[in-house]
Amino acid sequence: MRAAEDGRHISGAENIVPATQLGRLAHQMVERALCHPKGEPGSITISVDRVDPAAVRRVKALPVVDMGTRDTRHARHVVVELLEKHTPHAQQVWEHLIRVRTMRGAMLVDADTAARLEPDLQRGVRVSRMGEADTDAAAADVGTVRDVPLKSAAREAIVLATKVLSHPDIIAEVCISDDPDYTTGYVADDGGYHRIPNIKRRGSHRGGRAFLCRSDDVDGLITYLESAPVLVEGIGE
Ligand code: WAQ
Ligand code: MG
Repeated sequence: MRAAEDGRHISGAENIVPATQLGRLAHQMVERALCHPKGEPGSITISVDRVDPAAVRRVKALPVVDMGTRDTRHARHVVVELLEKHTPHAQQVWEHLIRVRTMRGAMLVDADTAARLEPDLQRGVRVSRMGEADTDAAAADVGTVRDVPLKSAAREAIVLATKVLSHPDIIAEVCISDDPDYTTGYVADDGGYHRIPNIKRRGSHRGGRAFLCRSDDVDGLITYLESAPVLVEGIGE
């Protein structure tokens, strides 16, 4: 699902479900597009692609680690410290992220040079074709599954981050929501999905994602991120 106003991106969502659940899912996504905190969209686009069940890869969800950051300064410090394990350019990755104009997708950043590798610098790389395994239809109306609220931004972010980190060329991801009310971000790496409260000030419209990579085949990496179907299992276990 993609919702926009005057060509400006408002919200998006993805899932992989059996055809029998498509009607229900489309309904949920439209409702959700209509009540987004960034405002009512002038256009909502739902698109559906058939996925070969045999092609779907199942991946275990990243474990969640709560970093309990107290304020934006502390959060920035923790983000940079986590990224420093993987790149000498941690500070620059952070600067890229807070300076960029809002994109639909993510920046792809070379860990060794801090160069941005995505072919379209305005759009970025849009991760698609991922969903959560094992949420049966009944669970969709209850509050939580394994202590992580269902339909939450966090849950969807864990799905996205788990898919992204499931490619061997991806080293880490850092994310700041573009919702002005949503001030918890994350850094995902081989140590898990690190939740970072206070990553930005409330009311800020800034947001973005950066994928840190080391790759000899950037085209192949982008193809995986954009189109390989992945189902994520066991969130919060
Ligand atoms: N692929 C790549 N980049 C994306 C995608 C995608 N499918 N969707 C969003 N982005 C980029 C885009 O630049 C957005 O501006 C930015 O990420 C933020 O997107 O544990 O809601 O959908 O509580 O606003 C984090 C949850 C929620 C943390 C993140 O991101 C937690 C969130 P948003
Ligand atoms: Mg958003």
